[in-house]
Amino acid sequence: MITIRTTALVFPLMAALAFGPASAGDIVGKVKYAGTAPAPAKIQVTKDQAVCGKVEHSDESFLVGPDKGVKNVVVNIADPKDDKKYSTGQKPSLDQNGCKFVPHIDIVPAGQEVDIINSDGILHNIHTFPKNNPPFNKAQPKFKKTMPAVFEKPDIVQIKCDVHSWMSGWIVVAGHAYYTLTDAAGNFKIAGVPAGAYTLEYWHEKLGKQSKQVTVPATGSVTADLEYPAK
Ligand SMILES: [Cu+2]
Repeated sequence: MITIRTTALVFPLMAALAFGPASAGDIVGKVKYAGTAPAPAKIQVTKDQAVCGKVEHSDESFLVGPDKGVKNVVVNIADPKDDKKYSTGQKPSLDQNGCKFVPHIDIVPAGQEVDIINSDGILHNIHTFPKNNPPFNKAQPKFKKTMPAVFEKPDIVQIKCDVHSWMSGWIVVAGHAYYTLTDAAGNFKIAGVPAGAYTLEYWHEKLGKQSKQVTVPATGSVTADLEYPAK
């Protein structure tokens, strides 16, 4: 009796360990803006022209595509059912390149070291504006290619540079695996989510935060489109 019951328990567990969640689906969708998107403002480079002026600078804070899709919306589950960690398969990093933060919105895992890179070879200054993590304000001189930083708690941290006033970016500290960003057309996909009901959160630096209930099927996908009202 005992043997049979143990076997019955162990086999599904082994299968789950070997193949991931027994049933998991994808969350897909498109985020749109109901209003008319402003044309991104050109940014005047006022300093370190030889390096910063090599590339065009325009405001990346509100980018809407021709069919109203919103780029750079962070989409994440608020209430994960497992403790899988966020990973892109490489060491998390944030670059300062052409006096821009690249990428503009950088999703990194909580508690893991992030390489802050200075590709420009000029003085930058990393100034963070967190809610849940300690703030820091550190110069990164031209000879300092890489500076490590760790963000322990889930957060949305604005990053600025005190040397170049136009530089602005965001580090989104993910407490779990189920985070993504919308592409230039506003589309997103969170793959391999264990089946069940969730609250899905949408955050955009100008349009703010919204949420929506979704139920992830055991196979296939659920569509979770969102439209931000005009402001
Ligand atoms: Cu700078």
